[in-house]
Amino acid sequence: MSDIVNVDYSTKIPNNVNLTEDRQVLRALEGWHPGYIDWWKTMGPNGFQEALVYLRTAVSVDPKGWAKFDYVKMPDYRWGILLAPHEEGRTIPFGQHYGKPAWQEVPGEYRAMLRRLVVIQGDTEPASVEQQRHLGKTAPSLYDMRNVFQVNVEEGRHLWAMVYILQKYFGRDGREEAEQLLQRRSGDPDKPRMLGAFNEATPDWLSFHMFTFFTDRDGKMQLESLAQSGFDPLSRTCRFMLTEEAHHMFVGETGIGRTVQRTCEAMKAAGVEDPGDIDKVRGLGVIDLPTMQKKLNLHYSLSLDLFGSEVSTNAANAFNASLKGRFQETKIEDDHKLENSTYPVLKLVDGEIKRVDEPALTAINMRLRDDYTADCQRGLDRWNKIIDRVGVSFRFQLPHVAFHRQIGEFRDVTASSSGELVDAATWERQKDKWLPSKDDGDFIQSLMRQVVEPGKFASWIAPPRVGIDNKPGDFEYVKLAA
Ligand code: BYC
Repeated sequence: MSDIVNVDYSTKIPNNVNLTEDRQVLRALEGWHPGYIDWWKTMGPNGFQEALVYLRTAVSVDPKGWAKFDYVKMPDYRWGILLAPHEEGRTIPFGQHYGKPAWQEVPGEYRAMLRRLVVIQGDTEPASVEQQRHLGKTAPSLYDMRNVFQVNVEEGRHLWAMVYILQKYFGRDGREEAEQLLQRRSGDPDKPRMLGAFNEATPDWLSFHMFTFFTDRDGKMQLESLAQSGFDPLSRTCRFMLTEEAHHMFVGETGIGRTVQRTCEAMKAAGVEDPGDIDKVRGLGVIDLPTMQKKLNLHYSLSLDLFGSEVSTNAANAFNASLKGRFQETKIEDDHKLENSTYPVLKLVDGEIKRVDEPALTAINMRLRDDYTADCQRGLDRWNKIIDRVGVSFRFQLPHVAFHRQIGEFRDVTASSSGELVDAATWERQKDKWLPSKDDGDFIQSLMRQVVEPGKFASWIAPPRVGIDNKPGDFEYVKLAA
């Protein structure tokens, strides 16, 4: 029964893991449910719990048609446990256990390592909902408002996905971890979320779109690596999460794309040639491109930190143990054990940034991060095409990997956005050129005004080319409570 494609909605918790016959886990999940709803109501979208939102809900794991759209009050969203279908005869695709049958139970010797990976993954999901909880109040349109809420309910479902793994496979300590996931709070100094970027504020919609482009894309890379796992339930869970994740990155990429489009069109219409003439551009009620570049620098550098250290024994151990693989592991042509290979890593050698060959096994984080950077660059190329098409002379660039880092090889140095090492005094003097300043933040805030008339958009962002679920331009994506 574990490979059913359709989802059982007869239980309180929709699922395709046969929960009705798994009483103990069903009881544990039902016990956790009220705390989750409590958390959602206090930490989820602020002020919109009664609104009717046009949301997609996963009703199947069939790639050809897995979602249905309807108006839902968010606290009534059917958060379910959905795993990609069981693949008969799946074998472990990497590490020491390469080629053996995938594990259906937790291998005892790796219990602690596996639990840590699941807990870290789980912790990021509610954190992002907490970070984004105020955005509804400044949504630039009902379309955008619906998108942030869609992302939020699905991040909530991803928390459920990890809690299911904890409660089914990790007994009492799994249940304790599941409780803790509802206790930590993004940005709270006493009980912060586990990873740096998830304690940062998401103060405005440009940040939200940058976050869904850059940080959700780290999510994609990490989920892709966990989807390779020899522990089959984790692999199947992550594979289905990736289906939903694609929309989150779409929201980010098109959100920035639409912002860029609007700015360039406003510049053209007003005859402003110089993108660096910030006052003039801002006077048009749009966000200037250099400020967008600074936001990009911030979110890219925060997201690079999420990959851990370039050289990491944790990462080597997780790969060796066949728990966490590489991006597209099964498509890579090598021994999948990394017994003798090396991988080039950027390191600080005698005060200079140099490429050094390291054993590929310890350079797993670096490799994943490189794959991530290439994926980000493709998005920037598409934004740059929008700028070119309108005929403005400007290009977005990814900052150097040594820029603004808190984790790994470059955490103790200060570097410019192009990667020159600079002293602390220079950094202090110049940092407002590379990262958003307080003034930049204030300006962006001044544009953040809620627009709730169907089909209308704030001054700083272009409408999307097509609606969600092919709805027309003036569709009422959110029916606000009276
Ligand atoms: N902040 O060997 P190291 C997503 C700690 S996003 C704070 O360098 P490792 C989403 C580390 O824990 C994806 N601490 O790194 C996106 C370790 O501490 P301990 C989330 C950090 O372990 C948007 C020590 O430093 N999923 O899904 O190889 C919206 C040395 O660690 C950080 C995952 O990340 C940091 N940034 O790699 C919603 C996957 N980095 O153990 C959702 C699961 C490192 O010595 N996690 N440390 O006390 C992992 O695979 C790994 O734990 C990490 C770190 C990649 C995070």
